[in-house]
Amino acid sequence: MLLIGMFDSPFVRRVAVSMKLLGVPFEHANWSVGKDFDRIREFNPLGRVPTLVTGDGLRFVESGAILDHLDEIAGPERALLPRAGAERRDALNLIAMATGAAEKGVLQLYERAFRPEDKRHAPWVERCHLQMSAALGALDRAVGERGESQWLVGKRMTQADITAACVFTFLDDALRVAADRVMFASLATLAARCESLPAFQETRLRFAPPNG
Ligand SMILES: N[C@@H](CCC(=O)N[C@@H](CS)C(=O)NCC(=O)O)C(=O)O
Repeated sequence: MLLIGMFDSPFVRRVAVSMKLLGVPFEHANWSVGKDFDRIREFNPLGRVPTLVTGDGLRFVESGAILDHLDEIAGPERALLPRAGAERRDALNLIAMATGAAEKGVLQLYERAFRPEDKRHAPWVERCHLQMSAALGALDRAVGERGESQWLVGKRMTQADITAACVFTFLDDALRVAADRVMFASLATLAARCESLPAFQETRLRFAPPNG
């Protein structure tokens, strides 16, 4: 399998971490959405990452679809998203909160990276910042309510933890959301637990603006 996209993207990274945790080997195309835009579009008309090309020629253009495919390959016992019931519902909601925060962070960064200074609109950036911070606050409370030594859902690490950690690390690298861990302390603790694991360490790349 070929995974396209840099690990400074939380969407790419949650896929890469999941592949490593599930023991799915892959080649990595470390392509930037800025300078490698045309190359990425050859595999994905959206020009976005992650894009996954499988050995039998399937193409996936969205991290959620990729993760669903990986879980199917792994089988119900090893799947990273709980299969049914309250755990699945809660995990999906937490994942949506985390990916929503990431999207709002990406919009703030793209305002700087892709828009000339005189065309930037501060109220829009502030709105995105508010939405991102509120979503991180909700995740932080969810970790706090579970207890910092627990996983977000059930008794083992799930896609909810992986995604929350990848998103937190990305937003803290790129936008310093945690202000040296004063903000979102419970979420920061969960992320630090995840980041200490080999699958996370092997995919750690600090955010670099996408126009490079
Ligand atoms: N919902 C998508 C979001 C992917 C996404 O926004 N990727 C960004 C990198 S973090 C990207 O490709 N940006 C380039 C662009 O949108 O032009 C997913 O989960 O895969």
